[in-house]
Amino acid sequence: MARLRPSLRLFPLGLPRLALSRHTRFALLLILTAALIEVFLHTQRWAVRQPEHELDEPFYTSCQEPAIDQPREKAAMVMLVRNQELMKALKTVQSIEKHFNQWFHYPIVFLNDEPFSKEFISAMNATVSGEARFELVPKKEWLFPEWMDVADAKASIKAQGEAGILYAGLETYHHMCRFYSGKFYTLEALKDYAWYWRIEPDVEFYCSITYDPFVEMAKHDKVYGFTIALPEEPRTCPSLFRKMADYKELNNIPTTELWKATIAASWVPWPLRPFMGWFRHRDRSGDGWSLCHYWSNFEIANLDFFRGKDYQRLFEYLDKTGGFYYERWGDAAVHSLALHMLLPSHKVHHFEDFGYRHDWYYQCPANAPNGQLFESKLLPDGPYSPEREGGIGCRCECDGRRTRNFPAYCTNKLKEPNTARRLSMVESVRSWFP
Ligand SMILES: Nc1nc2c(ncn2[C@@H]2O[C@H](COP(=O)(O)OP(=O)(O)OP(=O)(O)O)[C@@H](O)[C@H]2O)c(=O)[nH]1
Ligand SMILES: [Mg+2]
Repeated sequence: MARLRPSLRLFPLGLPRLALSRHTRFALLLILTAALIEVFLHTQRWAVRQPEHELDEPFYTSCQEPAIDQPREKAAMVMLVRNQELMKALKTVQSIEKHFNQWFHYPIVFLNDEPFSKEFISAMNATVSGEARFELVPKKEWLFPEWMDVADAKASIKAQGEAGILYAGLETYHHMCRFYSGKFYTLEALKDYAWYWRIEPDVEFYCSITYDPFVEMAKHDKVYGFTIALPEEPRTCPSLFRKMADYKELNNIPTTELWKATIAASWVPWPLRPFMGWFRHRDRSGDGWSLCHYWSNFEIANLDFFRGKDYQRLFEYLDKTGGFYYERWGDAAVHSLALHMLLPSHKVHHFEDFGYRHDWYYQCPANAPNGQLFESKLLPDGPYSPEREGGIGCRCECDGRRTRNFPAYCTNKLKEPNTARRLSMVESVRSWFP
């Protein structure tokens, strides 16, 4: 009869117990140890290099006297919007005018797949302090690509909707995501600009932005700026990461620190690890994508990067796979993965001094102590939140006691390549909670 040796209680009570010879036990222990070492070395391969000093800091950490006579960049704010969203769009424009554009007067380009109504045009013209431009997106940049079997794509969209995938049953949503992922950048209407600031209906800015972010982005050699980073809804893009990782491998694109930051290294040891590649959101070697991405309803970015050869080639490749319609790839995830593949990390900037809300998520810096520039005649008089130790905001109206209402995990993870200080264990655990 098999006798249980105390040292072999590998299984909980109730499961079959085995009597193993000393040699077998030794071999098992050896395999287990080798697997643990292999997994450790593997995860180290994906560990993000810690920079010696901060590679991305706020451009300013207190109010500035707006430099109204300083030369501007070739830049515009851009909003894709429908006529029926007028009231929400007005709210956004009033907010950005109050908190920024009343000093800098950048143009706002409104884009629509249908002609703008007279009402929309006159309401916006009455609200902006710079030029307002109203542009029609050409149908060929907006609708299904010509090579696509439209009936088949529509059937897939219907099925995605029935499966309850977020916004995936709306054909226009697919067009919008594809447009913002690639065609947006090569629009004739934007050809004179080097920079864009994406805005959306119904967003709010809470703090005064008293410097020119386009000028600072150019001065600091940045390409892309964000406010909020979140995990993507996994059911919208089951094959997106795999397609991206395949493209990277196929084109021998070296692994950047940002790419490492986006990877969730597999804990399954070799030789079992490649089998993990059968699952979604994993590359061929079995490593995964954290799903972390920058929320693209706010972006301040360089148009030349996105209309450049490297990004446009990648977009064309993604487009040809049909994933914008057969799945519901979002432009936010596409932008982020592309940036992580193609850019050194110091080219990405976190606008952590901006107070910003879209839907129910917000970022709200506390106001900078002794940094509110009381003597300024240009800054708004309205009430703003108290100054707080460590605050970097300028006259923010939101309550800076809570700097964000979503988990910091993705923000911390994606900022790791630019951050000299590593989080403590406690901070890491806390970053999983809002
Ligand atoms: N002209 C036009 N604009 C659109 C269309 N669909 C979406 N948009 C715009 O594209 C942007 C993103 O669309 P949203 O519906 O806000 O998508 P989202 O931000 O992912 O979703 P929410 O979290 O619900 O805001 C917004 O500026 C919309 O106004 C469309 O069919 N036509
Ligand atoms: Mg939106």
